[in-house]
Amino acid sequence: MKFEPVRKGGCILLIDPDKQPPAKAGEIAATAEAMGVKAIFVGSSIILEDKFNETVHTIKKACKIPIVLFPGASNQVSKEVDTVLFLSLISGRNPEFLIGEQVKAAPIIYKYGIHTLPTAYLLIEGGKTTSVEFMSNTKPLPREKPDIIVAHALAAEYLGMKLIYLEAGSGAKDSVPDEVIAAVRKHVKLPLIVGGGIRTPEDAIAKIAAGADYLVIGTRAEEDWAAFEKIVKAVNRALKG
Ligand code: 1GP
Repeated sequence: MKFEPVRKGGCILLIDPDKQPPAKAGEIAATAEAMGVKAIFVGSSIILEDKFNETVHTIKKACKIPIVLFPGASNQVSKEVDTVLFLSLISGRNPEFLIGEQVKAAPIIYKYGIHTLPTAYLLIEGGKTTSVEFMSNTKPLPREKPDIIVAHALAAEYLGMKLIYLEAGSGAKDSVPDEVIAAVRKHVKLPLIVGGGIRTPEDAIAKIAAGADYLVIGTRAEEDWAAFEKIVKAVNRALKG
């Protein structure tokens, strides 16, 4: 099923294909779907093993929610995903991640006819150097400067992007500040995804209250599945209420 973001969507599970065998990824995805996760993102800033396609295939067979490619680079295109986040790392000034990787990926996406979602990807300081910062060779936006972050989000909207992703980086020490989310929400109408370093139901609910439509969670689910489940249930309760 295509991923078509809505306002106040809920939680998304990020699965890194390197972190478990493909069969286990399928089980995880099915359990996540049953607990109320809205989509599965698959991807990583760096892939060391050769099981990306098999992982996507297994997840696809295991659940019905959208399977979305969240690529770290153009070599991560898998034909079985429902949607690819066609990311441009607009917080950075590295042409390779603004347009270079996209040009390499585009003919493959065309060949497979994969649904694309033009996504503005904004990396925001998360209290430590994350893989995405290192691998993309870009500087994150300063977390204490909502005006700069809002200017990037507005530019993305005016460029015709369909989705804004505010990213603190996987395993970030500090998640995206609620004030930044609220400032972007105030200025931009696009659906807003927030991820990186979300570890507690309280933090998750505060982000939804600030204006996030989706929360992407990876590390917490890897560390402690029960804690992840609490976050998902709390967010779904908050969205219903
Ligand atoms: C990373 O936003 C995602 O791209 C998820 O981050 O692994 O910290 O949950 P975590």
